[in-house]
Amino acid sequence: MAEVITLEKYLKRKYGGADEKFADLILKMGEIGERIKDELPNMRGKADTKNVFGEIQLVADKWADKFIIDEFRATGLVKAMASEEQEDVVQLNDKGIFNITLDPLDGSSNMKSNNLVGTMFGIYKEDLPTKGRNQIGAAYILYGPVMSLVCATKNRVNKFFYTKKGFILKQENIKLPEPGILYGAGGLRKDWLPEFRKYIEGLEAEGYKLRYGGSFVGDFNQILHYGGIFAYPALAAKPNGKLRLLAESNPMSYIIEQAGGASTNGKISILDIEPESVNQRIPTYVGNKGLIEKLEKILS
Ligand code: P6P
Repeated sequence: MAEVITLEKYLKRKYGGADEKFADLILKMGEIGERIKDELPNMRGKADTKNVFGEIQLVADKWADKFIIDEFRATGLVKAMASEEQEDVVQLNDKGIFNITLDPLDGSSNMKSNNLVGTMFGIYKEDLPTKGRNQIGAAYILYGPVMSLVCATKNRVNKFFYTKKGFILKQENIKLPEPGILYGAGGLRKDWLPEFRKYIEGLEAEGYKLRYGGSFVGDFNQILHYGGIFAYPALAAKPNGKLRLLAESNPMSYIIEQAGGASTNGKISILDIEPESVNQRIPTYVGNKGLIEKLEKILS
């Protein structure tokens, strides 16, 4: 029987010594996931506030945002955080080593139906906001039938499953299957740009299957495992699409690129975009390299 490698053992092996603080940071993410998972059944309903995007916040959004920021503050490891639920960068510890971007509960509108939600982290040494290429790691927690933690560093994407023994290594060095078989695209088809609609119709003609679940983490996770493309595209009335560059698109673009895939805003890798603000939205396309290259040719 294969050795059970816990998250803690794996991190110590891979990031012991000089990167011990990085290991501590990822371990904390696992602890955060355990607590959020336990709280999800209790946190229902709308808060009486809106986020900077004018979106009504759910009780769960606000609780998770505060909980995660407080947890990282208590470690002393984190200098500052840029959260989707906050108007600006939040300073935590002057002597902190890492700067973290956060989507505390991505897809929280799925909670009412108990569909997939997740937490996304981008990990930097550079001060925020900065371009996604400066990430030294990225991770997401998927609150699914099995809670999983997907954690990426340079050229390495690993997946851990939460079990009664805590998080254990499930898959090491995940690479995007080639060719892929799925596509998912947000927004209304009538609002897609004509070139994008034609591109999607081409994929359908080639037999790509539609998978769209309304949470970026859940839909991205399917592309990571089956290959294909996920898009929240530029729309007629929303040329920047819906997803947030710092909190959502950068971490997932980092992960897909370490798994051998690619990302684009229609022109260049999302990781090379210089943020204009912490809350900037960006047209987001992530998936197999060939599909992204083909899309860039069509859109540019
Ligand atoms: P729509 C969730 O609110 C989110 O930011 C992403 O997780 C998801 O991909 C998208 O919005 C879903 O948007 O328009 O399908 O509800």
